[in-house]
Amino acid sequence: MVGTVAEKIINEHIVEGKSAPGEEVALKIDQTLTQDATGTMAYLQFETMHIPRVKTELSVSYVDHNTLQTDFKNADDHRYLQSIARRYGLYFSRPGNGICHQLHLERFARPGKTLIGSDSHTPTAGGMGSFALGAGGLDVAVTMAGIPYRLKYPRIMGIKLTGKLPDWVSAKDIILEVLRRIDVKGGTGKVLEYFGPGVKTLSVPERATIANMGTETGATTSIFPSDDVTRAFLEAQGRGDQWIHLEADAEYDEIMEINMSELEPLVALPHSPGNVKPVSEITGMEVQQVAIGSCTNSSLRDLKIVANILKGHTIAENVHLIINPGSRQVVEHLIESGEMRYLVAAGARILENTCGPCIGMGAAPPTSGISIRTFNRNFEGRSGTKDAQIYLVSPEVAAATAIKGVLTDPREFGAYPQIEMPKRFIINDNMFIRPLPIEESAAVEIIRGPNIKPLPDFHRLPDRLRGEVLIKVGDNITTDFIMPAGAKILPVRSNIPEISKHVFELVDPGFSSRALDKNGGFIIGGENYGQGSSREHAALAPKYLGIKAVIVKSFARIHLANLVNFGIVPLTFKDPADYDSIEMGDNLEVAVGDLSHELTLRNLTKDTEIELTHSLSQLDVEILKAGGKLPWVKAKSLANERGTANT
Ligand code: MIC
Ligand code: SF4
Repeated sequence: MVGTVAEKIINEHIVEGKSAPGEEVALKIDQTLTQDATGTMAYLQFETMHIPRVKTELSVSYVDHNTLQTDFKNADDHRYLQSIARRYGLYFSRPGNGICHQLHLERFARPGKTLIGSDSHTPTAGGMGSFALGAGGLDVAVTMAGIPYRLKYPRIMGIKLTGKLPDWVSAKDIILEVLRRIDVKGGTGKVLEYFGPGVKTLSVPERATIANMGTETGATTSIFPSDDVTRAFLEAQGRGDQWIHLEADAEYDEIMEINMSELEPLVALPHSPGNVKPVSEITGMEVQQVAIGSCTNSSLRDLKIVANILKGHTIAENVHLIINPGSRQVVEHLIESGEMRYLVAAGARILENTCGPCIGMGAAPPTSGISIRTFNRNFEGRSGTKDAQIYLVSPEVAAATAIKGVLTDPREFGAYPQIEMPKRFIINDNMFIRPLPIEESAAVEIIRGPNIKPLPDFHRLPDRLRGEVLIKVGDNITTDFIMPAGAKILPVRSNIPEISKHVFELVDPGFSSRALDKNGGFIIGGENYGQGSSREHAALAPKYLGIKAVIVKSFARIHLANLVNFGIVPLTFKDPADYDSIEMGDNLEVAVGDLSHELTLRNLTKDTEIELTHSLSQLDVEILKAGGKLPWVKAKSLANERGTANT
């Protein structure tokens, strides 16, 4: 079959629809993954579908986000997730085993397969040649039930890599360069597919760093070919038999070229991953914290580089150095090679193999602190300290900065450390619990803690939505802004009434009580509303508070899908300038009976009319009318049962 890598995989998995950009297609999904912070909700939803066992080739439930366990809540969720995995035929990755994306790359991702994960960085597996998508938990639940996943056939942007990375410049700088050029919404509606002679100079974990952070461009996913480098990685993981050759042999819709030889160390400045500058332009700034890890930069390659830069040094007095390795495999290697010692001796605080500070689970910076991180997101407040300034860099820049105490261009360190990667990785899968055979799993009891609350009820969409503008926000509003995470809030992810109290808390602490008092209403926003994470709580919690519609200039892909899934109508201004004419407190009314593409919003306070539209498919409209995806799935399976009964 001729095509780009993404097209080949998509076309092989299409069960419905036409392969043309913009057309909605339904894809068969081979693998799913969930992590604990989105997983509890995904499995609560899966349970309501009454499916005896997951219908995918492979489904894995990881625990990597919520591991602080300051009380019973996280621990209860972990127990629930473990019992779910036993009951429904999933692999379960125990807490501390590693970060879902790093583990999936090491142990499960396969070239040519489709993967959906309830985490926006699921495209990490694109480094291996998987077609991997982030989605809301409900979409993952539905996929586990065997229902194909629908998406708009993306445009394929080819990113041609030429040249070779100079010393001290690494994969992170390639994706920062992409972000510098196309910013946080330049990838919307596209797959970023890497090709060209430079690709073979990058190992699979380096490719994964790039695919991982492609999410920050708004792209549907990112993908690399599956070549000899991929084969060598799979062989080193004892999975050589899973390799297939996959390379593009067709034209791209558009091409961006990056000569890697011309790159230099880059940094994303607060508060956006798209705010990228050369490190050399802002060196010398004193920093209080350096954090190394996250699903972007916690592979063995990354930590070996860091260890060898730190070797023989002590971190600066003004700096705390925090390291979260990506997996136990990474740690076992660092112990075996002796490189762990360089990290410890230099003064690094080695934390668990989890997301940790990336999602504000501990290690928050001090007041107005400057933290240099190898992570993928630096949204305001995400670190747990509202006025902290987060800068995103490569492991090389992070290590050099930890030694000097000021933001440092690592090229001043002279010779670039040479690292040796193992020919064969240490394989120890003992912290994965394998699925039980069906004869045994049916009897497994699901264990629920008191913090796990049932889902709210969903009702059919009324013909007319009426209410007040409860908040008006600007461009690039992240889901971290709508529904913050962090050590205080993440533990209540399985308790919607409780978590709803924190909606828009960072900017408007009165939002949730006002929304409840007024019986819900509208949210008004700018471009790229809902960028960032896949957390469906950013839709589910507003739904609980009575939000009826979100009216914006444009939406980020996953959040738009989540709004539909929970019955909140996502509408856009036909003329973006109309955004200016609406104010907080205005009373609005819109008839949504037929949800056509031509809708009129009446501003009752100002006595004006505004034209609205949407980008919803026929199916989205059906789902919204049913009140959301859960009632829609229920109605559909009831109809099917009746159909079967009648035949
Ligand atoms: C993130 O990086 O923002 C998260 C936390 O991994 C989220 C998922 C979540 O909110 O649980 C994501 O990227 O989807
Ligand atoms: Fe975890 Fe951070 Fe990766 Fe999200 S971005 S999965 S919080 S490490």
